[in-house]
Amino acid sequence: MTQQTDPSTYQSLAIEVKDNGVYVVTLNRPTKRNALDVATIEELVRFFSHAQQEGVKAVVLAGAGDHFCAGLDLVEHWKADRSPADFMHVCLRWHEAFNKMEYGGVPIIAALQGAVVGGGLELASGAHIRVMDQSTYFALPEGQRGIFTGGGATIRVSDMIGKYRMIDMILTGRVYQGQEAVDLGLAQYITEGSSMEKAMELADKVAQNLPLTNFAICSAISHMNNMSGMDAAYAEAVVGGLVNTQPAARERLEAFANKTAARVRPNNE
Ligand code: 1HE
Repeated sequence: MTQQTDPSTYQSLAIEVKDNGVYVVTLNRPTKRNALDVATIEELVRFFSHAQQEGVKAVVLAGAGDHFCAGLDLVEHWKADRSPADFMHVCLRWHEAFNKMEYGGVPIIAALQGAVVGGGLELASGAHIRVMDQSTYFALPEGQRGIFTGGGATIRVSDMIGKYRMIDMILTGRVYQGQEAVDLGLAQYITEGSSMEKAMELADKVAQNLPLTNFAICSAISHMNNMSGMDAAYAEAVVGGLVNTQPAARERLEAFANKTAARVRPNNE
């Protein structure tokens, strides 16, 4: 049976499988600055709904061309002249895609360049690690376009930078770039060279963790953040019980006990 993550079954996304189990998933409409149309969102839903169970170890999420993603396909939206209910359903598919990313259990590292705007920032927010370069800039142009967010910015962008900074971004169209964007939490890394190179390096590293450990990190933490402190502590104990006793971990624990495992050292040693 064809796997749902088989690259040959995708059109809007270009998918490349690396030897280390890392999948490079690239938005592939560079002439439209990778604007998110219905077809692209459906492919994101399909890929990320199956990635964990089909053994994808980590994903580098990228955009072809000079810009990561220009957000909602405004031309498709304008031409479709949607009813409120129709657009609500569009938004629900966006949420399905980005929730599958954030909660799906596969580490996702976004390699960002150029515009990461509107829905493009919402997409990037569904990743667990964001790497930017010197060309990357973030904005929420919805206010200027006469529209509103619909793909989770009210949740994830305000979580990253705080509610009032997010409100300022959408009200005024403010652009963040460079080190300031990292300091605010829009990305965790900024590179002098290409963000892709750094993202691949990070993906290779996280792909070496045990899959069940990565599942917990890239699913349980987000769920726990939605719970009360009491419930999150309970859930953490349950997940810890499962993950910290997995048979595959014994070898790594034994290596530590035998003093053959690497020790944690400061960066300069
Ligand atoms: C598009 C889109 C798009 C480009 N939908 N077609 N997002 C925005 O408000 C951002 C809109 N885009 C831009 O501001 C600029 O295009 C960029 C800064 C991203 C790139 O600029 P540039 O000069 O390289 O490209 P361009 O000449 O503006 O666009 C090149 C082509 O891409 C052109 O198509 P063409 O057929 O005329 O060649 C553009 O129409 C097309 N294109 N961006 C459709 N977004 C669930 S709610 C989410 C709400 C939002 O995401 S609002 C934010 C929308």
